[in-house]
Amino acid sequence: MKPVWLALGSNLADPLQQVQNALDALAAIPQTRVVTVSSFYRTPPYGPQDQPDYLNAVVELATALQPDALLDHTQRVEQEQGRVRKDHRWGPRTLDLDILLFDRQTLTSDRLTVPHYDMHNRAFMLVPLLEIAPAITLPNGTPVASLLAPLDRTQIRPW
Ligand code: A4P
Ligand code: MG
Repeated sequence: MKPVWLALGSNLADPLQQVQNALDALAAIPQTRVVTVSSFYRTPPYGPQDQPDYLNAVVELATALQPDALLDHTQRVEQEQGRVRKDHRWGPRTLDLDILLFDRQTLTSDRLTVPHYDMHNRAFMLVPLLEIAPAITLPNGTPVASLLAPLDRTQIRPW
């Protein structure tokens, strides 16, 4: 079993319910268990501002699945929760599941970029990640805490 950190985001259709349903669905993925769930945070939209605040959280999983197989499951969970993919980037969504870190692996394929390509700019990912994994480092050894240091985290509140 390898540790994986997954970011959850929702800003439509009852985000608290979306995230609770997602956690149940993640716990049901084969060869995978939920290890730790962060607090739920209320965060202002990153990108286009004309959308509701987000609920963001991070969950640590332990999985025996390969990264692509885990992504198949997280994308299925997104689909099952009514996610409609829009053309417009960074737009509102019922549920977004992004793999932040997969063990100590660096992955670059058509389907997966790990570590997540923009986590160093996103306090809404780093604050919950560091809550449950304060000493975590990137595969290259950089402490994740050093990514958060320059970012504004004053807008990240309890849900
Ligand atoms: N993909 C590549 N790497 C990964 C990875 N590490 N984890 C691929 C998951 N998927 C990965 O995904 C597009 C493709 O990325 C997938 O097919 C997968 O193969 P998507 O979910 O359709 O795209 P997306 O996540 O909606 O990308 P987009 O629109 O750029 O949105 P972002 O970047 O995820 O941003 N503000 C706050 N406060 N909180 C948020 O959670 N989220 C967004 C969405 C915008 N603003 C936000 C938040
Ligand atoms: Mg996504």
